Amino acid sequence: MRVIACVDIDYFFAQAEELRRPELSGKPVVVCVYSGRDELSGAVASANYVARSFGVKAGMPIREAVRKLRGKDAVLLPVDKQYYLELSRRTFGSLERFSSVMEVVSVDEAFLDLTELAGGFEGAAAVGAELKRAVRESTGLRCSVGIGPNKLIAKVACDRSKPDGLMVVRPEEVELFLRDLSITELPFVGRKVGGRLREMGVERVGELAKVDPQVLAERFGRSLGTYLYLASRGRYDEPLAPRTERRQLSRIVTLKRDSSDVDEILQQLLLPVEDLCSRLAGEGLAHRGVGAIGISTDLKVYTRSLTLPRPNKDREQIMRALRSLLAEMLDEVPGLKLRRAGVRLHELVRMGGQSALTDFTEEP
Ligand code: DGT
Ligand code: CA
Ligand code: CA
Repeated sequence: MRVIACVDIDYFFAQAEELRRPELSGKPVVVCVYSGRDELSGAVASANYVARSFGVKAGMPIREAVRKLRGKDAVLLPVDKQYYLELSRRTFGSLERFSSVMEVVSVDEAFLDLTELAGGFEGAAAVGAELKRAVRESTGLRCSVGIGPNKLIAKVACDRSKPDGLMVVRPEEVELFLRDLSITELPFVGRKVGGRLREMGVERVGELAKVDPQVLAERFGRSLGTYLYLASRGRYDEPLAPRTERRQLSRIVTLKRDSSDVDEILQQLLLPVEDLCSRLAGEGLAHRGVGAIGISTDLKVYTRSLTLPRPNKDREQIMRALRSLLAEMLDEVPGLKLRRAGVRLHELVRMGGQSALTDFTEEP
């Protein structure tokens, strides 16, 4: 059973503008792609919630947005791609420490496999809150987080929780969660497919789930038909496709008993560290970053990390680094007791003096 999160930044471009111009707060803010043909030709890329409350939406002609916002003290701004990309990079950089499997699907959206960190759905909401906090602390941005047993459920939960939301759909809740949703809330079901389904009398996902898959395949073709069939049951389970080369390796274990004793915790990290070392060797990698992960008895996630002076593959050195990181963690948080603990090797480099695999982001 996997625990997958979808993180999507709320009204991204417009929020990015609010962030650097606090005087925009409370006003309708619309970020536009001007085509340049005349002063008002082009389309809306992103609108904040104030602008949306007047009916402005992404994709709408600028002219129409202006009409809807007349007399509303609205602010229209052109896109600033460089700035948004920098915020995007920082956002997903701040999420890397939560999982070694992250798929960034667009400038403001990513999926993370939290199976290991959350250790099941009981821990999922706490980790989701941590993701939101990490994004907020590194960029100032608010995002929404949906968590479910696969990407589809995570994405739909994220959309439904907006703005500034957090929604966890446990595996046993999937059927009920989907049943009353409009079919157009499913990814890939837009106006066209939605319209054809409505002609068949299908409005809700629960109704779609009752349609014979054979009929769906005949009407929509095998691939879309199969998708609709699986999606309606919440069983469309596409694996995450990390876009970048591996940036980190991690292992988390559940401790034999809750503990705040560094030696006792380290003892149980010996095997995971050894395992990571063989994987490093197997992939011809070394690392410079070492991270300690601690999950407390109340399911809060704590991380500490450091960078070694030079690339390393040595187990003893990792254990020494972990010792100081865990001691620091337990020292700084009075009364902290860990239920689970983990190790993360990051800033991976190819052995043989080659450059780093990717442009690594700084760790907090
Ligand atoms: P949300 O997620 O509903 O709170 O709102 P957004 O604005 O974040 O929408 P989303 O996640 O679909 O898209 C992320 C960014 O991508 C958005 O801020 C601007 C850009 N974008 C979205 N739709 C369009 C579009 O139709 N045209 C252009 N040029 N950019 C778009
Ligand atoms: Ca968004
Ligand atoms: Ca998005």
